Amino acid sequence: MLDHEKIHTFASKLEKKMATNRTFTMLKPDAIENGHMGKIIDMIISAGFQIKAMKYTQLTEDQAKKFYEVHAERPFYGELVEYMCSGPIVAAILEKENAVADFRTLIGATDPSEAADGTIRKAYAESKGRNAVHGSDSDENAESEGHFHFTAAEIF
Ligand code: DAT
Ligand code: MG
Repeated sequence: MLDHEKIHTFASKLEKKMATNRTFTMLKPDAIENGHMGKIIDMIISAGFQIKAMKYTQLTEDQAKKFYEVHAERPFYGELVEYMCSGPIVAAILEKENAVADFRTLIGATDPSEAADGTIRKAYAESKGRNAVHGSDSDENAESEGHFHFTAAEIF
């Protein structure tokens, strides 16, 4: 193999490795409204996640519709979209070994009444709909959701 081919192979392996070590999160409007932003970010960092990108922003209705498009046929879609653009959120890309699965463990079950002790949703979510935090459910979604919110120049 030529040197430049080796470099390409190495770079693409590295890229794949990085992708599987990242996830995407949003602190949802209820978490911000209820004053839990700082405590949730502290839990995320204390659990070993590094912040690769972060912004405090508010979704437009169109952005919320697009972000949750996979749920368009679910009965709660309208409610979910309205809620997600009802107030500011924090969007972030996080890095850690096994990021997607470990972050899902850290946030807990969708419904806080079913979430395990020590999870973010158990501590801070109001309800199944207003459940404090989003976490990507696969490496592919982590990648596309991250790029939905951040340009390459905003990711460190
Ligand atoms: P998760 O956020 O745990 O991945 P999901 O992808 O099934 O859960 O649903 C996305 C969001 O939609 C969820 O965080 C909150 C909302 N949601 C899900 N099920 C709901 C329900 N039965 N009633 C109201 N909102 C719901
Ligand atoms: Mg989901």
